Amino acid sequence: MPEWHELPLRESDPDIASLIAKEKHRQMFGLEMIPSENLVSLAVLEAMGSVLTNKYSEGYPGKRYYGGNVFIDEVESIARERAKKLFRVSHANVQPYSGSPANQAACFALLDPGEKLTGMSISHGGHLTHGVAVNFSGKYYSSAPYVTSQDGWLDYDLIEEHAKKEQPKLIFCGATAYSRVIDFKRLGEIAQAADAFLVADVAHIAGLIAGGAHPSPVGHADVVTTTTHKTLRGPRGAMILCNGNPSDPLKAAERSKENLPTLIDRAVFPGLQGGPHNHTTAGIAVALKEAATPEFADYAKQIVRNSKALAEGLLENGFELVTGGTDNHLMVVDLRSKNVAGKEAELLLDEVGITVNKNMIPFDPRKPYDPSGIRLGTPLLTTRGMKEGEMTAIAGFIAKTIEKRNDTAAKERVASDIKELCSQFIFYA
Ligand code: DSN
Repeated sequence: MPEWHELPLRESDPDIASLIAKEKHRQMFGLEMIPSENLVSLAVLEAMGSVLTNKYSEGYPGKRYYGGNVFIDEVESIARERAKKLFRVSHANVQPYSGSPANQAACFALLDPGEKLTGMSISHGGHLTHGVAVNFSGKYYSSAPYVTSQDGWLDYDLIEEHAKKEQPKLIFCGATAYSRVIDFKRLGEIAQAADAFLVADVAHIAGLIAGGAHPSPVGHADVVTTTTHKTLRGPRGAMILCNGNPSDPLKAAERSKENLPTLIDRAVFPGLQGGPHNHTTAGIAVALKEAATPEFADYAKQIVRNSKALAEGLLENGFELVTGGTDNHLMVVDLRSKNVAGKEAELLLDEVGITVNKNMIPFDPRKPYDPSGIRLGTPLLTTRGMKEGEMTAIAGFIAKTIEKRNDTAAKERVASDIKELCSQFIFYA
């Protein structure tokens, strides 16, 4: 008889085991099109489910507040080295628990409370932590967001003017719902002229950057933050990257561009966090190894090809896209021409097995909880092996679902076609 701690989950806790099984089935038999989601490899899952979760290790490799970290030090050092090599930086902190804490750490490192920051407005595609009023970034700092042009494109002249007028100490760039290439070089020049730190939050496009499908902000931004679970296809976690020479992370450093590594490390620990999640660090290390392969570079390029094929399919079906198309992994669909709102479209698509999220469009006349758009992305479906042909079919499914929203039989046919398509692309057996 096995001891209590040796029982498999299905015997030890059948309730949770059954929910995990149902979620796996949902992920395999539906089309997950939220652009910030992905599927990790079995190797990443194994690292995440390992005994590394048992260990406390406040501090950094070689400088811990707990004993017994000989192997944890090696795991974290490998993760840091792989991150540095992949993104071509001299310093990487792999401890932030996720993207929001990473951005919090960047602010904590680079600003005093009350100082000014600017970031892309959330209603134009920016992120909550780039200065939204209800978030720490808008409450503890003075926030002056920049917006896109009327047609949804970033207008760098406008951002330059905005930075001159507002004189922020920190400029965030990077987005959660922007479908075009970001000109990090221009943003670096804008930040330099404004004497501001430039923080590039590349969470959405980190995998594209690693795979050579989007330019890198390195060399233009002072600090780069990213989650590890979106296009990078790792576990839920984050990293902060920068250049410079780290000194003792446990000793204070003057706030300057030369001291960025130390400022960042001190902001993460002891500034904001306690013990790092070592099982996640191991998962990040594994994902970074995967992301350095030629297969991953092919994957990153296929994400973009799929995104363009999906966008074309939607345009052919009479949908309108913010900025008219996409250069990356996602697109924002302006649903006004189809007389349906984002919330209703999200629910309708959910019914047939397509998971998306409602999203604001720039200058949206509707409210954030019931906006005019939806956001669609291709990273996860690309991981499953789908290509341009499947994207064209999916654009048709989306069109039929929205257009025939009052026709139950038509929606049932779409749902059944989607299950059939998904059964050809099972990722976890
Ligand atoms: N929630 C993430 C997204 O969906 O883009 C951003 O943090």
